[in-house]
Amino acid sequence: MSFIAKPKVSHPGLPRNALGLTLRDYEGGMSTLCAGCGHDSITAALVQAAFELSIPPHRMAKLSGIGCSSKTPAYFASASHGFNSVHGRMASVATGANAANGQLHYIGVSGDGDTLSIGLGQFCHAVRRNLNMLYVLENNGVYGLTKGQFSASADVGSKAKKGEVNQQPPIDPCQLALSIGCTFVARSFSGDKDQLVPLLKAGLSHRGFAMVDVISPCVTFNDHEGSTKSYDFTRKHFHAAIYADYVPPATEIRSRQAAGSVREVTMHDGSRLLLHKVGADYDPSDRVAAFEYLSRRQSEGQVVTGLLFIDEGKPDMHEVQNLATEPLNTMGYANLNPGQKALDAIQARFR
Ligand SMILES: Cc1ncc(C[n+]2csc(CCOP(=O)(O)OP(=O)(O)O)c2C)c(N)n1
Ligand code: SF4
Repeated sequence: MSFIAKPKVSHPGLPRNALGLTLRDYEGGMSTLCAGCGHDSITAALVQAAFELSIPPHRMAKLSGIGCSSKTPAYFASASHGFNSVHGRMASVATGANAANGQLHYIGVSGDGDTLSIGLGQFCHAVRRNLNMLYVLENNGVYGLTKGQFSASADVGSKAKKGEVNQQPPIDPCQLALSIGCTFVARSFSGDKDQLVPLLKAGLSHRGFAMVDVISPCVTFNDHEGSTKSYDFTRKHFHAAIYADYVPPATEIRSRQAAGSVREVTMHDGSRLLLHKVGADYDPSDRVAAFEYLSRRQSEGQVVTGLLFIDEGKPDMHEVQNLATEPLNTMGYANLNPGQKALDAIQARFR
């Protein structure tokens, strides 16, 4: 963890985007996550994506729930709007904000616990409404912030820090999103910036709900059983005057792979992840085929990455509900409150 304030200086030669801003203008506060946490790589990719799209930072709204992942909006786009909500409730806060002002770029950052357990209903309804937002699911298979319990995305047979083996089948967010009508479904890996940045850019540009599931390793829960230097052993055998925790720095896992290939990535805890990047012949406009493809690859032990499905023809929440395109905060009091006569006229229609 670091509590050092991020220096504001930047090199005059840094590349500038169409707005004349540098990458630094899209950064946020210093991360307090564990060194090597996949979530930090996703933050860097979000910074890159917003910079490359030349989104004015004040036109962005970042939303999250609770968890290590949900802390990350503090680490990018300091000049944008932000709301850190309650665990699992980000989607409904995003829905309300979006209804009030549909002209911002909404970026929701969530964890697999936040989305697939406590927030599952909220997630499903935001998808169902085709809320115009980028929803980034930072998926590490555990509850990082509450110290490594299995989450609903943990695979059968995966071992927790304390050795227990998960027996509950996982929920695959991509298959779930596909099955409930999501109009943009993608998956990536935090270490594959080459793939992740374009997917985030596409998600930010999509009109409707864009879900990007990003496999993001949690480096803290990789200490092995039996070690006398493990966190567990140390906690059991030493008497601490204060409760403190130390997380050894780990290195970020990076991976580059060609379209259509399968690549094995070794995680910090020694487990293997088989990433299958969709090939050029893959058709992301066929929902049924995408579902079948994902299920088949999953049964082969592979995690498919890339743009899995896109439907640009479906109206978003604003169009379906016929909501005002003008943000409520610019409408003026007379429009927001047209007075008793107008209210009486509306009520008369229902008598
Ligand atoms: C209503 C409520 N229930 C439970 C918690 C405890 N809690 C905080 S974060 C968290 C899980 C976070 O896991 P995840 O969403 O996967 O994010 P990660 O920390 O792994 O990034 C839990 C259970 C809480 N803060 N609020
Ligand atoms: S506990 Fe895990 S998820 Fe949380 S910051 Fe550390 S490495 Fe990341």
